[in-house]
Amino acid sequence: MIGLIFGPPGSGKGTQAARVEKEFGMSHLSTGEILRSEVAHGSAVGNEAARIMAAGDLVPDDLIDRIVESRLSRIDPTSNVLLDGFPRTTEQAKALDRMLAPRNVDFVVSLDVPEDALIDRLLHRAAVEGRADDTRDAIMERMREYHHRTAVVLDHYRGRGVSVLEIDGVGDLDVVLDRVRQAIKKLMLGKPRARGI
Ligand code: B4P
Repeated sequence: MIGLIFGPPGSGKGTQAARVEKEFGMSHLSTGEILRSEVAHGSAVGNEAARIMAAGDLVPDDLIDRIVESRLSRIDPTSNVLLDGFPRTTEQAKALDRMLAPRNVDFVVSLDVPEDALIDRLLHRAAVEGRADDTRDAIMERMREYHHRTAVVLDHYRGRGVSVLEIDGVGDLDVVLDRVRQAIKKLMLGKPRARGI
């Protein structure tokens, strides 16, 4: 199975994906983590991405598509994969369709969290971890990018008949995990589409 964990910045994609990965034995691929690691190592990709990420913008599609294609090629094609933070534009979604063919994305888990709560979470993380893109200006730009370029990715998948599961991402980490877990279990058991869990 190929699943996506989707949502605005700070909705808990990375937080939940790390837990789902272990529980369902999925290979977890986070484009945000890959980019931060490239930045930390000072690679050519990292140097190109660092300033863009710190400003809260999306790195260019062709760069991120190349990274994902290369990482996917290293994963056993029979394994279950959970993509986190990718695709973030319709162009990336189309590129992923081409990379996966003849396989398809099987499901999208979309975490829903109100914007004021997202901003609070990211500012809290800024105080604790000091991530370069958690400044107030960068957070506002990330929200803008999400609304303008990323939210429409859900329409791409709905249009292709992919199950999009919208999950309430507000609440204790374990409570949200339980909602995500139930949704994925239903999908893995081949039950009918679920919405608004
Ligand atoms: P990401 O790493 O994907 O950053 P994110 O959207 O902030 O992460 P996430 O939603 O996973 O939040 P998290 O679980 O950490 O991307 C970073 C940047 O990389 C992008 O802005 C972009 O520049 C670039 N990039 C990545 N992918 C790209 C692509 N495909 N194309 C172009 N550019 C790309 O949670 C956030 C905080 O909330 C944490 O502190 C966490 O502890 C807390 N939290 C989580 N769940 C909670 C809960 N239930 N209650 C309270 N707090 C919670």
